[in-house]
Amino acid sequence: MEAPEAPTVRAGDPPLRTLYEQMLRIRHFETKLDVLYRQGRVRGPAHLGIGQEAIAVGVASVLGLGDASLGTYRGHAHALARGADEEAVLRELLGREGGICGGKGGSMHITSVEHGYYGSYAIVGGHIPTAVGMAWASRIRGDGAVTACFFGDGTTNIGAFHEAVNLAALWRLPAVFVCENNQYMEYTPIGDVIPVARPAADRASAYGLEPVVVDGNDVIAVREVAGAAVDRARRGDGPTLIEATTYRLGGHSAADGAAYRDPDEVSAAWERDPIVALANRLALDGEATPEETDQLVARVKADMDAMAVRVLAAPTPDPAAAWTGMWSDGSSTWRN
Ligand SMILES: Cc1ncc(C[n+]2csc(CCOP(=O)(O)OP(=O)(O)O)c2C)c(N)n1
Ligand SMILES: [Mg+2]
Repeated sequence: MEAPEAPTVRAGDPPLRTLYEQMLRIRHFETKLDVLYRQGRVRGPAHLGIGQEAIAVGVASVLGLGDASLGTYRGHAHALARGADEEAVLRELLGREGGICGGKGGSMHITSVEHGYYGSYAIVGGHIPTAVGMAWASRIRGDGAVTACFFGDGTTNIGAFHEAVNLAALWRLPAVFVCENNQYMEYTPIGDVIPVARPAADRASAYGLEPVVVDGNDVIAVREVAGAAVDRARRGDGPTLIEATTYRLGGHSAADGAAYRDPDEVSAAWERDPIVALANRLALDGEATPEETDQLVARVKADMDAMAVRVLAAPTPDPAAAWTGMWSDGSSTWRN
């Protein structure tokens, strides 16, 4: 089999402004989605990653075009950070023609293979063995690609997590595991269900891996740690298990008001908003004044409002489209 072209690693550091704008667009995409959800315009559940944007953007910033990433039902940010088209994602979420998965996925299954985003998965931990399989395939093909896999803190209690990390470590596969420790597993504080303080890092040594913890609200720190992990994987030195600490600023899903949380805890977490922190850093570095970031925020919000109006005015898909694209060759004929 002919080896596919090696991934193009994005050379050099992207300007911080670029990372800021990406995070901002993801934040306001999801904030708008939250409003649309409350208006009853979204069919099915929607899990938002408000507060966790620095992880998706920081990791995506070190992946090349040929690299793969996989995420969970909380995956809008992960698709968008890889370059998936915002409007196609919103069309998917609102059940309009032109949805990124042709209306067959919805929020929990956003996928954009074209951008190396191999899907969002609703079965907790179910995608980690898939990611390891992809990393193994890269090893066999010799294509030099790295596979990044995102999952939550609660997922580290799932058997599939342990089996997959074990195999990846044993075979030194080119994988980067990213645990987004947002402190909650659905409605349960993570400390109530895990006997160690750091769900991923404190388990790394069981697989001969170093414990790696990073401030998941700091996009520069995430980028640095993820960059080292991707380099290591590409060199053939095996996987890294990163625990990125953060906070889920909203409920488990858009339908969850999260009244079970201490309001002081939530307001303290908003004080650590990764987007505000980055705006402050841009001002300190002289890269953007507060007035400039305010203008950018206003422009991004206006873009999201306009996009929502366009998408809501779009037609729903032709029902006949339900019978297309079920198989990779485009057909839908039953086969076994
Ligand atoms: C195998 C499986 N068990 C249970 C569930 C129900 N469930 C959905 S999300 C979730 C919590 C996962 O928490 P975490 O891994 O911390 O991810 P987060 O939602 O915080 O991003 C659970 C238990 C599921 N979808 N799949
Ligand atoms: Mg969690």
